[in-house]
Amino acid sequence: MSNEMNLPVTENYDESSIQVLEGLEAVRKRPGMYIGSTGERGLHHLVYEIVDNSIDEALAGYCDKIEVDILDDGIIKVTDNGRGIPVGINPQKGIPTVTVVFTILHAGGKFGGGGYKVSGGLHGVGASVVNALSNWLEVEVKDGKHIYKQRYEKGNIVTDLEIIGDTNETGTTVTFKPDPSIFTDTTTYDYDILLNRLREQAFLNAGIRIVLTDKRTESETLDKQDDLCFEGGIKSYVEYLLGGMKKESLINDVIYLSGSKNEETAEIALLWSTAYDNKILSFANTLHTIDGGTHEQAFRQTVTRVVNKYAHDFKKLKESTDNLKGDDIMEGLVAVVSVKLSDAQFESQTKAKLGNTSVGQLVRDIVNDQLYKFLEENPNDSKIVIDKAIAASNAREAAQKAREASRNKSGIGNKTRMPEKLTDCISNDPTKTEIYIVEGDSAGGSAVEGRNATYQAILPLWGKMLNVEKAREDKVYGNDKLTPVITALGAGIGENFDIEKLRYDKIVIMADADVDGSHIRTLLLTFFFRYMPQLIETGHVYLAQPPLYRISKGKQHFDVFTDEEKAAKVEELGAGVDVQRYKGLGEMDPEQLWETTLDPERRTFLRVNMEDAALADETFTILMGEEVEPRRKFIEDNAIYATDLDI
Ligand code: TSJ
Repeated sequence: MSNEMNLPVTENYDESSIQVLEGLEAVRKRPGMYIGSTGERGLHHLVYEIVDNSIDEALAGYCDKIEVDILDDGIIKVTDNGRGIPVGINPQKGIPTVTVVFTILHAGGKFGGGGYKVSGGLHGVGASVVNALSNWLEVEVKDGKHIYKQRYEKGNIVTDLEIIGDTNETGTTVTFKPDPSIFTDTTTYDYDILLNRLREQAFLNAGIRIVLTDKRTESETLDKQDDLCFEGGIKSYVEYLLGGMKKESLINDVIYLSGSKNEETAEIALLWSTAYDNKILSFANTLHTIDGGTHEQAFRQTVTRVVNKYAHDFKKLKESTDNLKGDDIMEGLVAVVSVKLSDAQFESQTKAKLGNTSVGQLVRDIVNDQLYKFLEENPNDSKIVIDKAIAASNAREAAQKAREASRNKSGIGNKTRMPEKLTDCISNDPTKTEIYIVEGDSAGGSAVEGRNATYQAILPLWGKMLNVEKAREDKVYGNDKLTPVITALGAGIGENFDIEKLRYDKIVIMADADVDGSHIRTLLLTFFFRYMPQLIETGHVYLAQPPLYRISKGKQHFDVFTDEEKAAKVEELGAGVDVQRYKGLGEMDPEQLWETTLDPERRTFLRVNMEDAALADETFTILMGEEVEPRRKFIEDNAIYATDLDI
């Protein structure tokens, strides 16, 4: 078989081959034990097992590029520019090390049985498993002098390790075709599945460059390529996650914490965002621990502890106030926790939960010291974080109260009792009825007298208007001020919201055209957005537009809505006009209110459009802030997020 170009590098090694066969035969018999499954996940897992070896080479500092090509026929090719797997004879086995790597099953298979899954972060374990489960596999090693090649089929050696050429480069290429008789579900690789995992690896191993290319001729993603390299590591990962959530960061820069002790290392990147949920990803030896474990639990607990401690130490919470709850502090948190340790122990059921307690302590120490220090040194960020947690806490309590209120009032066989302040309409045809939520009792009184009693219901809110300076949204929620709204609408709230039960076709917010009125509108819209978004999505919410001026000349009256309209009208009518400014809804008599704001023939409504939910998010976050001035300004600028005019 040998000639000038096909030099056998070893003599025959039948004995080793037999041993090999026995080991790898076990893998073929029970593949699930070694790669977790023989479905799509297992198929993709083969690639990770190979790539992990190149990543190790990169982490050792000898390789800066890893290419992964998806080829036709379910074939994968992985190339790195590392040192090349050693080709010299392994003294124990008497065969080349590269052959050992591919043909001898290494102890402690990652998915081996037993109560714990043990992985040393020592890769190279997987190459023989991939080999065993491949129809064929070829390895090429360049050692700076020669190109070596060996081929296997179903784990068996079919060619000796041969020199097939010369080179001055170094590196390793592995090409394999998974065995369809093992992967019976599918042998088709999914570009995005590979991309996601490789991207994750590129984030977790800062600076390593991984290039994924789809070279399948029949593929929709032919020539698709992603070049993944993140100098920022897990800091970049957190920014990437934030982008995926379509949210903004509330703090200046990603917070980065790290440390090590006794061969264990932990790295943490985090920020707080405008999101209402959180995203915390944890990894052990670059494996995603979906079910968390000691490292993630330590992170959550200690972040909660540190934020509370800082808030108390620096008097950001009233002394009487209880600690903020973990859930509230976690609101908007985006974080990546990555630990590396030599004897990672995973709990068996899911194999995705880290069990080592020592690394939990390491995370605790790091977060305690470094996050506290960050909060001390960045008071602006700290304030935002604490305000956000307080807002979350208030919103959670308000939602809870509102839920209880709506539940209590809708017991079976119990006709819901309507709020005392509601003056309902006669019709109960929910396609024709309207409810006006009116600012203040006096406007409410006029509206009741001026309305069409058949179709128009009136609900006055906030008998005496709250001072915009002082009225925190949470106060409004917390004082059950919105309970009458929930009850009157009759459709419930939050998860229990049922638009079928809505008692009115139009929900009309009627408030003055001043700052307090804007405040009310924004409060109500924010409330609807958070607790009854379907109401807005389905276009049931309107803003009444009461006029600003009444311009009279003789027996003619004109109501105008803006200063520009007023000026135009005054000029049009010429001498002898009388301009009356409506000071507020409260000062209109019932007839004026009917003519200008209630009469379907004459009124002007804005229909609230919540397509742009992001805007509402933003509004809400700013509204939740402690600072009065920016909040007030924002309210004035953005009080109305309604777009289309509706008569
Ligand atoms: F394991 C494998 F076959 F799956 C595989 C290993 C697949 C691929 C694509 C690459 C590799 C690999 C292994 N890339 N680089 C290395 N490096 C070594 O194996 C190596 C080289 C030199 C030395 C040394 O001490 O000189 C040590 C090692 C582990």
